[in-house]
Amino acid sequence: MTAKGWARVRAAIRHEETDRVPTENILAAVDATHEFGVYPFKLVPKSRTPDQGRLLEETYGSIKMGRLIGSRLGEANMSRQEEILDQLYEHTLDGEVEPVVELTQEGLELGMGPLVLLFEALIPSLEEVGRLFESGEYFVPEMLVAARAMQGAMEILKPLIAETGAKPIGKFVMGTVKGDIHDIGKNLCNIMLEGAGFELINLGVNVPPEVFIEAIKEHQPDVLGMSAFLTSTMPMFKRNIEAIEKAGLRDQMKIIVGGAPVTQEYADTVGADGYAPDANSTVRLTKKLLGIIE
Ligand code: B12
Repeated sequence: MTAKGWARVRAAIRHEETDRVPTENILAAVDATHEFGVYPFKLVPKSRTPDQGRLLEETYGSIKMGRLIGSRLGEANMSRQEEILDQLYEHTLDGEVEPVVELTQEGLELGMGPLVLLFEALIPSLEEVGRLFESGEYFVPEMLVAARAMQGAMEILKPLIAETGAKPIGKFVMGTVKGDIHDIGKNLCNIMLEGAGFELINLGVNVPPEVFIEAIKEHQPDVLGMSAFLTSTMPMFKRNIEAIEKAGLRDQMKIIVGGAPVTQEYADTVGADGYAPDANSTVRLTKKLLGIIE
């Protein structure tokens, strides 16, 4: 990996550059790529706990790991692989969907794993977009085109990540709350949940309480997930839960919440059964709540 690439991984691990890429995701991606022979040495950051290295395997136990993470790469492919990660990062940042799609396809053809492309280029790039927006260097149109570029790659990666022969282990209804149109984080959770064997009903974005209620009646899910990315839309969690209670449906399923500004503390105050900061832990939380894992 180039110096720039490693700097990004190190920064993400130390949460210097961003607080949005969870450490465990970075560690899992690095671990997995090491295991399959992509990097010539193992990265053991100080913050690592023995459990972190096992996270990915625990979460995706039922999925063919070789396909998910990528096969062993030959030395000749190494530099092109590094370039692909760098270029994917840059073109996503610039919102150029065509090269993002082409690079994603090329990466896969070279045997790079979909999760490597996701966690080492696409997500860090979107994190940088958020940082640039905060510092006033990017405006909404730039954010939008970057998100579209990432979604172009996600269309290709989604079926590969979700691929599993497992029977559904539970039903999950997911939606972004009313007033909020952020759906990348939610969709990532959906992909991981489907990959882990859940039947997923995606209600989309800007979902009002009555649509959540209709969906609960229609699909009888084991778990309902609500996503919010704005501090101004987070209060919809409470309103939705109250509406669900009023409709007499609260005891039928577990309710979990998430999204960039959401915390465990906030989830507790709105009466949710759980909160998870990222897609991996959403799968683990869901399995825990349903008694599938301890
Ligand atoms: C892309 C983006 C957009 C795109 C969204 C495109 C799309 N299709 O999603 C567009 C351009 C449309 C947009 C619009 C706006 N945005 Co915006 N956006 C972002 C940005 C850059 C990235 C968000 C993202 O997708 N991240 C990638 C994913 C992977 O993030 P993630 O948090 O890691 O996701 C994980 C967890 O959250 C969790 N999770 C997510 N959902 C759920 C659900 C459950 C149940 C669980 C358990 C877990 C879970 O799992 C996910 C996967 O690991 C963020 C900045 C940031 N760093 O978050 C701003 C950001 C969220 N946006 C922001 C703002 C202000 C806006 C606008 C109001 C701007 C404007 N002035 O118009 C509008 C609001 C539009 C609306 N009504 O919703 C602010 C919010 C500030 C705040 N505190 O409220 C942010 C934080 C930028 C900033 N730093 O100021 N945005």
